[in-house]
Amino acid sequence: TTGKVIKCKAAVCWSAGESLKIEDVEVQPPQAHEVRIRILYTGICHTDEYTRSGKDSEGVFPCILGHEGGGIVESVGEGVTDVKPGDHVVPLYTAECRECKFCKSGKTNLCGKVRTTQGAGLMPDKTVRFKCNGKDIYHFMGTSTFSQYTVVADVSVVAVDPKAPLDKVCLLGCGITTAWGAVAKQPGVKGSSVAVFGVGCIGLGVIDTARLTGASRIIAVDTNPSKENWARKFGATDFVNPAKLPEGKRIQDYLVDITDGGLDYTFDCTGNVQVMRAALEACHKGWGVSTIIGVAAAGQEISTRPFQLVTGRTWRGTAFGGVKGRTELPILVADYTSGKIKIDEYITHRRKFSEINEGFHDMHGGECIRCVVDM
Ligand code: NAD
Ligand code: AHE
Ligand code: ZN
Repeated sequence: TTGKVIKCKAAVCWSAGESLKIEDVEVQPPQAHEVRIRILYTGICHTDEYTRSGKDSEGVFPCILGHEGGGIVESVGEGVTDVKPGDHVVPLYTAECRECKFCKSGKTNLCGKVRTTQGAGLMPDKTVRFKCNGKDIYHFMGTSTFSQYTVVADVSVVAVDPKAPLDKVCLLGCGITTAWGAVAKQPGVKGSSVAVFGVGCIGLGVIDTARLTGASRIIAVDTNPSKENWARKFGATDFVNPAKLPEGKRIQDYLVDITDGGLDYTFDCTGNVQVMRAALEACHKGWGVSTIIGVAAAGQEISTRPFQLVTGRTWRGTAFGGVKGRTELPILVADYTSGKIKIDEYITHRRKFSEINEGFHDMHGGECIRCVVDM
């Protein structure tokens, strides 16, 4: 390609645990099967904080975080057919190549095409497109949306309706889509009882989708009492604060008591492995299904008595809600435009790019559902 290097601002995380630094970076032109995007808006997801803090076993530094972006294609490399300059796009941390064993299986949204290099912070040709003061900067989740320009693989981006506001649909790049898919793709939720552990963006999306699907009872569980209003507003029928149970009462035992034997479906939206256990053990004997959405820190492991599974409970998990982004994101954008799914209601904070670290602080405050950064 004949494209030029672009100089712009990016928030670089120089090493684990450090706050981000807005730097002047150079963004190389897209190579074959790559797309360079001008990022206009990005959300901040708890997973960005997780990697920043050093809890991600795949974290590599220095890197440019961010995976909930919306932008406009600036240029494309050779062989790119699905998007063109000017298209409004959402980068996809879960690629969809439609050719690999995973994509062709019909059983999963996990694509194998770029996942290994993506996990190492590299483009598919094992090099990077970002430089800062002559030093290579790693990519993150194949998206790196905390940069005014980023380069992604062509299998890792989808064009969306240009009439849809990018400062809203950027959030379909992770949180809302993940939560939607975790419930919508799980057969049987209609008419069933559901418990949702953790009422952040993910938990609220699970509650909203369970409501839309026709769940008969939706119990929200959170240690932060201020989440009760949020949970009820999105459709929870009950709210339980596990920190306020009678001395010695475990949350799973309490939930089994009040649901005549346990829930039909439970969802972990916290990333805490003790909560994951409670979510599994709150399931009804014989048929209850528990879904792990939360991401646990490096070194953490889940456990329960195998008897829990022998007696008919199922433990599963999901990435990006099982959604195949290139195929399904345009449908979700249309569902938003037509008012079927919420996005605006999750946006509690907005920040200028220069305030991105404050956006991370907002998240710690417990009052923030999603912060959208104007790049
Ligand atoms: P968040 O921090 O906004 O929400 C988490 C909620 O859990 C908070 O309300 C908190 O008060 C609550 N909580 C914490 N400890 C608790 C406990 N012991 N019991 C009950 N509630 C508790 O985070 P989020 O952005 O909604 O993300 C939730 C999790 O999902 C994170 O781990 C994130 O990394 C993960 N995630 C996974 C995927 C995926 O594809 N699997 C996608 C997006 C996010
Ligand atoms: N890198 C971590 C795991 C991180 C993780 O589980 N990521 C989720 C998405 S979180 C989005 O906010 C995911 O999609 N995982 C599937 C995948 O292929 O990464 C670790 O533990 O090493
Ligand atoms: Zn995320």
